[in-house]
Amino acid sequence: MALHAACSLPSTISIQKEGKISASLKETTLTGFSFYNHLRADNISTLLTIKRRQNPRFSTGIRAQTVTATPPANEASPEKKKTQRKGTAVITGASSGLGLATAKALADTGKWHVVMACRNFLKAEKAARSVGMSKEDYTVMHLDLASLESVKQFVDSFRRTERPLDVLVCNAAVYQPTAKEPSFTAEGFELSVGTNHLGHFLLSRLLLDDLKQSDYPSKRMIIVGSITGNTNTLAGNVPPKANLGDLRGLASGLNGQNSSMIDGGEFDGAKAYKDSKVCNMLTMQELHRRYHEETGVTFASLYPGCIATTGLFREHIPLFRLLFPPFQKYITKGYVSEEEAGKRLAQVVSDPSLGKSGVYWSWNNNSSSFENQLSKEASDAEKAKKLWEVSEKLVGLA
Ligand code: LMG
Ligand code: NDP
Ligand code: PMR
Repeated sequence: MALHAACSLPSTISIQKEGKISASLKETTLTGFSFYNHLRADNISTLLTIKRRQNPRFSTGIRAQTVTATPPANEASPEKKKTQRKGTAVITGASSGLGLATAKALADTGKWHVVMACRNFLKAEKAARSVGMSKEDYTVMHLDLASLESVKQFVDSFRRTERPLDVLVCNAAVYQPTAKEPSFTAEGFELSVGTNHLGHFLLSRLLLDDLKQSDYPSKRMIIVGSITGNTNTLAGNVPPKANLGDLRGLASGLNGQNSSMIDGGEFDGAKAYKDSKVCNMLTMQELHRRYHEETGVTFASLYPGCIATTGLFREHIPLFRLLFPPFQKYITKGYVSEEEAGKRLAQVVSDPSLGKSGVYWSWNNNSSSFENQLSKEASDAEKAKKLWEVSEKLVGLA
């Protein structure tokens, strides 16, 4: 089978195992590969497009790419690091999966206080305890991203705590692969895009001021993206594919009157999720373009790997939930554990070598980070601008 053959390519894997082998070697090795092999290469973390091969920036090693990322000013000095106060990171959807694992990874360093921004207060509190987080390392605060009112209330309550905001992680998401009909947020937007994109869009815009005011040496805003929103990958080519079209559905309110899909098409829950991830990745880049220079905040997105065991798949059919983890583990080899994925996201939160803004991070099978290439649509600056303007109207910022 094409997939199987591509997935078990020993050349790809053996290169990955050589931790320090450069991307150029990998690229040269993979240059002659077929379409499927290219796609497979992305799954194990790099997709090599023609554009990328022609770009001299990518002829340096993977490590060089991360090392050359601009380190935050103060982190170069060990003395300053010692006296640096604990950072405060707000993580949305920290009650399970990636968010919880990241909260745990950050709390374990002793350098972070995590604000777990969750829709289910009790679940979050239990989850924090179940992974062994100590009381002084976290605060649970209520946030329901499916309600813009709740987003505003969260921002108010957070400000009342008088904690500084050093890092914001927009992580929460819903996925409705089996829904036949759309459901809607409190304000009447289709639920997946309403929660994953619009809720986070308002939250990030409101909290930008708070990030600006922080005196932390490396202030960051991270929006979790995914491979399935990127059509330059095999995963992104599994139907239904992400496609925002000309945003006509979003512009008309995404409320089911005209359409509940961004492109104006028929409702499809899996597509709505993938579209929402494209929005997340476009928003990160637009934030970077508009605010990085002015504020010094680092904006980043990432694909943490396929965390096939999380609650994200709770609405999928039982057979899928049974087969998906072994499929990812043994066939695509894209699987990562929640713990590993949490460590990856925690690196994007605090690692000095991942301080570059405007980047979509991914990891190799040997867990080295690298700057990945987004699909044409997910890096379309015109679309990002349009999405920004339409989203501003929908959430009441314009
Ligand atoms: C859509 O269908 C639905 O239409 C939509 O409503 C929504 O639910 C959406 O993304 C969610 O899915 C997608 C559908 C079409 O995909 C499937 O139905 C496949 C589900 C399979 C999920 C993975 C489980 C596979 C289990 C394999 C066995 C594991 C065993 C364990 C391992 C042990 C090993 C030692 O998908 C497609 O149309 C596919 C098109 C994909 C394009 C890429 C083509 C690649 C070649 C395909 C080969 C597939 C081989 C793999 C597995 C076979 C599955 C039985
Ligand atoms: P989970 O379902 O385990 O976690 C999602 C979190 O989002 C949960 O804490 C959930 O809360 C929360 N959430 C859902 N809706 C809302 C809402 N309205 N308000 C506030 N919080 C909400 O999934 P994952 O950990 O897998 O997903 C985390 C992120 O990782 C997502 O952005 C996803 O797109 C991304 N991702 C996941 C991949 C994977 O393979 N799993 C791959 C690539 C990216 P509750 O606990 O109450 O349900
Ligand atoms: Mg995918 C080749 C690599 C690869 C990777 C890394 C993923 C990740 N997937 C891959 C391939 C395939 N998937 C193939 C060949 C198929 C057809 C058999 C396939 C199917 C599939 C389904 C039905 N995959 C899925 C689904 C889902 O319902 C998940 C989804 O799309 O959610 C939106 C999913 C995922 N695959 C991934 C990842 C990371 C997901 C989880 C969702 C996400 O992007 O967050």
